[in-house]
Amino acid sequence: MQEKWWHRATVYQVYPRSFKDSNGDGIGDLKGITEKLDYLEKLGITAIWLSPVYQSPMDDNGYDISDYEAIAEIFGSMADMEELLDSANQRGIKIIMDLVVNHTSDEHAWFVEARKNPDSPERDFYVWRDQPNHLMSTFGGSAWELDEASGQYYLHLFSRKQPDLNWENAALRQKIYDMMNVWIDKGIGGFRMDVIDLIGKIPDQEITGNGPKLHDYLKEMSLATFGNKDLLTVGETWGATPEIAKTYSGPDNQELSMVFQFEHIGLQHKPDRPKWEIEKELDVPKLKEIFAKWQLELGVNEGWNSLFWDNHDLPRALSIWGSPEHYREKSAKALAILLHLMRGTPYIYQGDEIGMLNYPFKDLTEIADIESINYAKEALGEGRSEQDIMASIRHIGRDNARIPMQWNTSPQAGFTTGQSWLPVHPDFQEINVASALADPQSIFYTYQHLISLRKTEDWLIYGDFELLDTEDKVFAYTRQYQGKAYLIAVNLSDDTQPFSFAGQPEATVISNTDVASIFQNQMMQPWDAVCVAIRY
Ligand code: ISL
Ligand code: CA
Repeated sequence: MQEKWWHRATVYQVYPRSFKDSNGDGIGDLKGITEKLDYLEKLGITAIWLSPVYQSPMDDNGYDISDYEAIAEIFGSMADMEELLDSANQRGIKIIMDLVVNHTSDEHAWFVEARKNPDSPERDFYVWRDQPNHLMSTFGGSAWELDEASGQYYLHLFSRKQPDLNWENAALRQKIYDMMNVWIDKGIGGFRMDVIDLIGKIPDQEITGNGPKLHDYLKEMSLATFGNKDLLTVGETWGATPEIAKTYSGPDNQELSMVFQFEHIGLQHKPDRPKWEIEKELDVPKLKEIFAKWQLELGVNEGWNSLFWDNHDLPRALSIWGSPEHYREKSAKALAILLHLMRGTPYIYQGDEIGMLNYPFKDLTEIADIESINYAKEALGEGRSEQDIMASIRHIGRDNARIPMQWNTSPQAGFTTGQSWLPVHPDFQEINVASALADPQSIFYTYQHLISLRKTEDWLIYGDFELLDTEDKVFAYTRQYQGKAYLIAVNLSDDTQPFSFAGQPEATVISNTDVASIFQNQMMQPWDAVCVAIRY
């Protein structure tokens, strides 16, 4: 197996709108990110996944792009982007751009032309039909929108301002590859590919994910763009199984470095039900089963895992799977230790490193996300109460992750000198970067330690994974590499749990607790998490 820089990297996701505002308009921007590179360097991360900063009418906060080669004015200029790239690269931090090519904005020049002129080549860059079928939009309602001028319907698997591109069209594919090369030439470190498993769709057969030509397109893309460059490419693939993930990330397949799989995220809602039907408690045995399956099936010669708890589309993992009220700091460290010591490249969502939490949204007036707003409209129409709807949104809505980053105790948590676009969390006096940096016991330093371990510990990068048979609420596994072995054990509950281990614990690598007492008493206290070198 060939070593890659991204095997050792820890990626930090920045949601630009909510990271740091540099000019007081209440919206985070590129200059704000550049200002905070010292902070990210201190954390130790070596790559940033930057959510979209391209020109966009912002119907879906930038995941609706109207010009791939221009920067949205609210985020700054192309000069600001280049400054961010330079400053980051100087610090050994690569910038991974968000590549949103399943769809564009309806304000993209291609779509404007396609709509205006049905005989134009651009018309076929999108998907048009005389009659809609049953395909539904992720954001509610039919996936087909009538274009009155031509009497035809266009496909949008997301909002009606996000028309789907037609990947069957070779000229369109070439335009996308050209655009990707422009960004590669600017010195970026790779791409995170938005809903990439949808590009092989066959609308007439109502096939959306994992269409038959998906992997042909990716191989073609790789050959035309990043294939011979040393870049990190990660696909967002909701429908991936380990088998499918091997096709994408198998070292000989010439597709992607890795994909995001979402099987564990499925535990947030009722089995096979919409995300709004929430599951209140984490099914820990199921979580163990899912993670172990991915760890074992994606062996180092077969592919590569990505590891994440949350992102800009998901609630804070700490809020729904940790113990925010009783053990906020300890459970945040436990979740971090559990995830980062498995095999794969970890992704940290901004604010997780200080233990930020879901927001206590009161009513619909505080909600900005199109997905939540559309869901609320639909549910109200079906006669459900606002109270009920808010309970779901408060638990799982995307705005939870999108509230401003909490930097310090000054007004607006130091995010902006103006009025922030989403409310600042009322807990910012306690939970903020300045306080975390000042406290050597804070969550921040657990993350810093985990990130630094990747840089030196080969066992952590390449070691074998084995799940141990333990109490339901204890997640324990070993990593073994070249005669060395390590035990990672985490109590994912508010209760003490019995825990016995046959081997001999030697040195502690990292923990959030009194390690000796676990092995002496054969008991784990609530949210205890430990990694020790062991002898069998
Ligand atoms: O989280 C989700 C599942 O209900 C969806 O909100 C989300 O749309 C899905 O995860 C796909 O996400 C990506 O593509 C969307 C964009 O809104 C998301 O922000 C992006 O991450 C459309 O571009
Ligand atoms: Ca700003």
